[in-house]
This record gives sequence, C-alpha cells and structure tokens, in this order.
Amino acid sequence: MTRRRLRLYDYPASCNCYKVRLLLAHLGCPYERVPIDIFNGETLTDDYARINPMRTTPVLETESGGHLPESNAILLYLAQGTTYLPDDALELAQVVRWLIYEQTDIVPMIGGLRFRLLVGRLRPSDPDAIRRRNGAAEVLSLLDDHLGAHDFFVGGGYTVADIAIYGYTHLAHEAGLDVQPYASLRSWLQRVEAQPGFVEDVQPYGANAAPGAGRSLYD
Ligand SMILES: N[C@@H](CCC(=O)N[C@@H](CS)C(=O)NCC(=O)O)C(=O)O
Repeated sequence: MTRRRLRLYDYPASCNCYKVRLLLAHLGCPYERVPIDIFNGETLTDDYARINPMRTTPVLETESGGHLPESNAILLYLAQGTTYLPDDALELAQVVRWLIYEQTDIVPMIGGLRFRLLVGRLRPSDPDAIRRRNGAAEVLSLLDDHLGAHDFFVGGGYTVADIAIYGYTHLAHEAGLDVQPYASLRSWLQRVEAQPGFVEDVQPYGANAAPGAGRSLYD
C-alpha cells in the first residue's frame, strides 16, 4: 500500500483544528495543511461533503488516503502507541470521558461563547451569552477542582485529554471569562505550555465570520 503524507483540512482560527496541530507538533510529525475557509463556503461544496459529510473541520487524511473527521477522534488515532495515550484500560476510558466532556460542555460554553462574542453574533448581555457564561463558570470550576488534586487530567501524565481541554480553555479570556480565581487551572495551563514541542498558532477569525458577511454552516 502506498503511504501518503498526512494531510489536515484545517481552519486556522478553530481550536478544534488547533488541538490536532498541537498533537502533531508534540509528535514532530510532518503533514500538509489544507486551509479551509469555513466562512467562505468551502465546507459547503460537494467535494468537501465527500471528505466529511458533516462539513466540519478538522479532517485528517490518513497515510492510506482515508478521511477522519472529529477532532477528538483524530487525537485518539494519532496518539495510539505514544505517551499521549495511556495503554491501561481504565486510564484510556478516563481519557475518553474527558474528550466527551470537552465536546459536550467546554466547546459550547467556552468556545461557542468566544466565537459568537468575537465575531459579533452575540452581545455580552444577550440571554444566550448569559446562559453560556454561566455554563462556562461551572466548567472552569469543575476543571479547577480536578486540577487541585491532579497535575494532568488522567494518570499523572500529559495526554490527549489535556490537549483537547487546553484547546478552547486557554482562550477563555477571549470569551470575557476571568480565569484569575482558578489557580490550579492556571498552573496546569503553564504545565501544558512547558511540554516539548508545544505551539500556539490559533489565528484570529476573519472579517467574513461576522453574521451575514460570509457563507457557512452558521449562516
Ligand atoms: N465535533 C467537531 C466540531 C467541529 C466544528 O464544529 N468545526 C467548525 C470549526 S470549530 C467547522 O468547521 N464548522 C464548519 C462550517 O461552519 O462551515 C470536532 O470536534 O471536530
């Protein structure tokens, strides 16, 4: 079988995409980035639907030419056999448990709030912004409590659970959230940033992310 170079279909302002770039950087793994401007209708084409019928980024094109969507599925795939994914069955399940929480709670409350405020889809006083801000306070408090007793999310070492949670949590301030009260969380952010190969390359949203300015799943 011909082995191809990994290819990442990637929107540079998305922290779901950044999570994958961060793991690839830790692994020192070469790959080709295929920029997808999600607010320029680039996920709405028939070609993109063949790569990912859910029309989201990121998507990983694997060395055998298959396409894997979902950021956390990509993290699990790339981390297999590395120190970023535990072998122990219970620790592995704990990683999956945090990956699920990241998608169900962290992304909508912190990532979703940040995106909508930054691009003008919500004002801070809107009821949906208040709902998300209250949810984000619960999330930050839960994460901080866990990190009060643990250096990393699972098993004492840095895993893809940390990478996934770092993705949107490290930009909580851009959602108008104050992380100052969460000392354990702030120490953990520093521990993540000290890991070998760490990068932070999240780009700002383009002007076409504003409501009505572009074409995307959100419009
Ligand atoms: N659960 C998915 C969520 C992916 C997602 O919502 N990606 C956004 C960017 S953060 C996207 O590509 N949206 C496509 C569009 O709006 O056209 C994952 O983790 O990969």
